[in-house]
Amino acid sequence: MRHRRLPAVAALSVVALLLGGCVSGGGDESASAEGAPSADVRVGLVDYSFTRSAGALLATTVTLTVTNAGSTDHDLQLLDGEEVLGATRVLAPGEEQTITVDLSGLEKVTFLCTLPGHEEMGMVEDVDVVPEPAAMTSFATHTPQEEFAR
Ligand SMILES: [Cu+2]
Repeated sequence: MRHRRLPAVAALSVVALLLGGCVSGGGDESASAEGAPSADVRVGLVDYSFTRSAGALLATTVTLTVTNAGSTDHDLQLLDGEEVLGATRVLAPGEEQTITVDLSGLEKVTFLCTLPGHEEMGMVEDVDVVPEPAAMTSFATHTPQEEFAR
């Protein structure tokens, strides 16, 4: 399952630019999104961003139910740096695919749509990965992420 990311190397510099230039603008609001950290998360692909049923993912085997809720083709690739952890096929509008990824030991993953131009239009997002439920009681009132953000 561990293979190199497929798109051209030229795209990597774009990633670097986006991460360097845009994270302060768009990263934090998504990190504080909706639900509690979960290992069973619904992901929506829209034009041109991602929606999630949980604000963070658990650092375990995670099931992602990915639905293309947009009006054009999209896919979802999960990356740890440049390493592809999992990916859907290209989904037409309305299509859905469930993928399972192992996030053990990770603290962050990147969601990416690999269709040409979509990354540049906003379909790249860092998502926090948090430890499993043993730590969840303290997570509710005190999270490292919150502390880090303030
Ligand atoms: Cu897309």
